[in-house]
Amino acid sequence: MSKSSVPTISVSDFSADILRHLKQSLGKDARHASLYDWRMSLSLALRDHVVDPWFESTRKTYEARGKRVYYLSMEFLIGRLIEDVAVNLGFDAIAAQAMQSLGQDYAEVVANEPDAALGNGGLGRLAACFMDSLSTLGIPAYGYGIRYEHGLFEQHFEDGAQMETAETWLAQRHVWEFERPEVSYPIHFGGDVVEEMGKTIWRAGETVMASAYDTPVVGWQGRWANTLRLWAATPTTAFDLESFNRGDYMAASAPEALARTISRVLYPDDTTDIGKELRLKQEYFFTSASIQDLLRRFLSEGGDLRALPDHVAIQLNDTHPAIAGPELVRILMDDHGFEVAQAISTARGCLAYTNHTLLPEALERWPEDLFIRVLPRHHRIIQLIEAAHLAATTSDIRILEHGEVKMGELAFIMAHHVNGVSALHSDLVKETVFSDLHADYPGRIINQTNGITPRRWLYSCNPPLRNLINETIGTGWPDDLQQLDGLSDHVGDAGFIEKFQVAKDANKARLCDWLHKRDGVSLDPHAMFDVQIKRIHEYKRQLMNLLETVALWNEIRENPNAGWTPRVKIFGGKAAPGYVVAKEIIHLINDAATIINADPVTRDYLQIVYPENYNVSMAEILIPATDLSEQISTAGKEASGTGNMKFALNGAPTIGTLDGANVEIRDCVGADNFFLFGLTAAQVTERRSVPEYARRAVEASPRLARVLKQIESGVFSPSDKARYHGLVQGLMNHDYFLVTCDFDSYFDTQRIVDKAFADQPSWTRMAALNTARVGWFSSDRTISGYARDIWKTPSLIASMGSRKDVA
Ligand code: F55
Repeated sequence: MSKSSVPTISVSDFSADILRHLKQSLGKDARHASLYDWRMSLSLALRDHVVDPWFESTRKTYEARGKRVYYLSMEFLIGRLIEDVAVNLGFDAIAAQAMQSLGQDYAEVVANEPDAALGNGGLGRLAACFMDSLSTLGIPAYGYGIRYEHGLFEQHFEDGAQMETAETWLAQRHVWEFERPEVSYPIHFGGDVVEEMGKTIWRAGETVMASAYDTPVVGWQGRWANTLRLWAATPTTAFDLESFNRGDYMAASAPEALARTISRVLYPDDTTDIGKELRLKQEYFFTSASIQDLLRRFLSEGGDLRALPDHVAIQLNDTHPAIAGPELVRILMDDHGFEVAQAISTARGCLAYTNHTLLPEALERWPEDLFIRVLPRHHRIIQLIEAAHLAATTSDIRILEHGEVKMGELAFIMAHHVNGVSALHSDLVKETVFSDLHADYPGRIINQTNGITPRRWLYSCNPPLRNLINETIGTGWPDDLQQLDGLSDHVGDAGFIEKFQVAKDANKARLCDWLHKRDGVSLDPHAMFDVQIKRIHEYKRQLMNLLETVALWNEIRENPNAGWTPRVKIFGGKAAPGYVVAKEIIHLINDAATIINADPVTRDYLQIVYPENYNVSMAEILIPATDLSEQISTAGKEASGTGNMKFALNGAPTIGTLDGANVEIRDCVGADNFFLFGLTAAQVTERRSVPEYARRAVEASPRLARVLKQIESGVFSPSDKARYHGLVQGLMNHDYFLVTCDFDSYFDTQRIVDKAFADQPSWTRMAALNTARVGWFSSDRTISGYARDIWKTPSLIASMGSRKDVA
């Protein structure tokens, strides 16, 4: 293990640092400081210790003259940073003691930080975990994204229905970032393309500036720190003086208005195609700024652009930054005189693309006329790219088709590697969405199964389990997670199992306190905490979970003394504001909770809770307290899932389908420690061709038929009995995601879970085996795979070569 480059510090010195910031940076004295002041002072005191490793990493990177990774993502769902930084610097205990010595409650100060929600869900959180691992592994890297003024909307419920309000994380100063006013680039839109003296010239219609804000991302033990560079849009000229002097005050502020809109808000849609002009502008805005920035860095080091692929690895997080291909080609041709073929091959040598979905409605396509209006020069370049592709292959796959620009095809054709995010998903990418392009470019599609950072998702969010693991196998696991295997030797030890149970109970108690404080809700801490937290989507089948809950309620009512295993069904997640069915599902869960939680007959056995505004910080409390992880998507639809990994790591067995990374999790933990149910991906495809498969499934299941009838007849919506007609009819008549077909299998498996949970020592052994056997799902392993197979980037931390988990 290489040693930390961070100096250790005493509690009293660190307290003095905090007080100095309180006085000098906040202008407050300790007697009048608010929670906010303490939080800011603590953050600044921690930040001081990030700067040296950050400079040192930058210096080493320049010296090595090697390759850098550029991770382009519309989303970085980073959450709170205080704990993250403290833990990575090894300052967590010191920070807590320092705050205590200053008379402050560390946990309260930490919780005062707004949750930076610059992402929708898995894709954005993956980018944040990757940044953590890139730094932990010492791979020189920049994350590039947008500094949204408003992150993902905040959710609350009114009579059970989802309402959205604007998120305002930047209303307070964001202490972790450094503004870089000297780093800014013009970004052009619209206008036209003309030929002048044999040269193609793009005469842009409007221009905004992209300005950089840098956040250092420090890795485990402060050995390395990379940069997350987020772009904010600013006007080129703060004010159009000419219009102003003419008296046209609205026109005078037009450049300002456009600029401010571009980085104003994160689009809250996580699947359906958005198709909005502003979204296309956002995509081009941050992609162009990032490409200009990395080229400036390369050229300033004296690089020859023909060698760009030896120095630059650009990873596209989904198709959102797919315009990077045409943008790079444009700059190479128009500004540096490259020939088309050379420009395309140079760009392709730099680019790789990660696919995160097979859902057809989620594959980005832009109306061609809109695209031409916003990016006329890029449209022409895409024609050139398409022509080169058609000439080089026997393919009839086009990028421009039926009046649309297909971003998946563009990203694929412009990338040297395309990867899926789990073994099953990567196979399906080859067999379905990109089967033709896979035939044109064999070997281009590879797999990199997702992972999660164990620093946030075990070490920091689960102190009781962290301490038990340290005590049992030592402290080397946070950056070498396969060491958790060592726990397997202890699962036969009743004393260890007892301690594992004590840790789980402590986490459950923490959740109970938190929920009681926040929402006034009381939970039975001895009940099974059965948790499904993720975006609400039909394919994720929260509706099936709810139908099973209602069926269970019916059964308990009929036979209250049958020795039921008490359960709390916990739901969390947001619906895209325009996704009507997802919002109906939320409403139904809340309506069912109102009726079921009030039933005196079942009260001791069944409770439904749905805390508002699920986010990263809530996940950090819920996951360690979970007994059962719900991963119940229609097989073939969830590309990977990453929540599934977080639960298993924190000792929650899964009830799940053979979908995404569930398949690999089950392989690791063993079939006996995973509750499998449902159709396989192949059976799903087959079943869809059976006429009226949903109606048949309902007819074959009296239990399901009864539940659907209750919902449809208004048992849960007495004030509006017709409220769920549409939802139920949709299930009977379409049920594209096969809720009806998997229902019985799911219900029966839940009853097996009931029995298994009743034997607590045996359940806890299963939970411990989950923790012991999922070390492979560290994002360090994932990033090592990208570095080895795609980027060809070594670690610049000297001692890293000997580590087991590094490829
Ligand atoms: C966000 C915006 C748009 Cl326009 C489209 C999709 C998204 C988004 O958030 N997608 C997303 O989260 N996809 C998920 O990616 C995870 C990481 O790879 C996977 O684990 C998960 O299966 C997938 O649904």
